[in-house]
Amino acid sequence: MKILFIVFFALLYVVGTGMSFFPVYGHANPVTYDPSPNKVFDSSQSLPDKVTITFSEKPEVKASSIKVLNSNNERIDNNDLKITDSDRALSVSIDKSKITPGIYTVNWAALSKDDGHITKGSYVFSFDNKNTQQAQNSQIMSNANSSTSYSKNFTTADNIVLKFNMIPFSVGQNNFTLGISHVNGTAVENIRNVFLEFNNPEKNLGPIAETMDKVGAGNYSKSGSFISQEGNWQIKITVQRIGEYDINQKLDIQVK
Ligand SMILES: [Cu+2]
Repeated sequence: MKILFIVFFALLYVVGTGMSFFPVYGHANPVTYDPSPNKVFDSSQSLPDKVTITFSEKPEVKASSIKVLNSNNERIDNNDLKITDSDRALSVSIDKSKITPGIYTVNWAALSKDDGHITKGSYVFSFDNKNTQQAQNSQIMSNANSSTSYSKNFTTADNIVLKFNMIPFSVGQNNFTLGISHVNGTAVENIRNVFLEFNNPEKNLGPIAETMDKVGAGNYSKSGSFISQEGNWQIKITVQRIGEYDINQKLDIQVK
């Protein structure tokens, strides 16, 4: 009987992970990124001369790409994709003369030599001409001075209420918060993970996938420059619950 229970829960786990948000098995998935996602280079740091992504499977260089885009959607890389180090890493060099303070999106796509599947995604990093402390202070000031924010509530399956908030609702650094409660107001407790996914289909950016941090019962938060350019963005919220189906909610925003 005990064995049956173990088998049952093992099956449940397999089914559960099959529905999970991140593709875990197979394909050429990124293992390491350099520079790392969400890194902020300040004036004391030397600028990177290339972007390198190492994958879980060997990528086919002719059918793969890495593009480094500024906030005007212009490439700042030298379009010289090559296989580096191990045969699992792709790299492009950056034209340093094109680097100005701002947010940069890395768009990557990889065709796996091992199984022929294509994977794609995006991540951001940024340059600040101030040092980190000044940058943080000015960010706090601009957030405090900003009167704009974005809020939206959703009542989803199982009568779970999602309260989404984004401040200051502009291109660049934003703070995203999500409250997850039952309709009677009590916090939802059986949460494994909360993910945000950012896509800008018009500019072919994304998915930029992020895991939110738990800051309290049913309260999650994440800060970052995921809105890397102006335009129409789609944000997908995924709430992974223990023993119940994922909650998925999409919202469309226009950021100027
Ligand atoms: Cu695959």
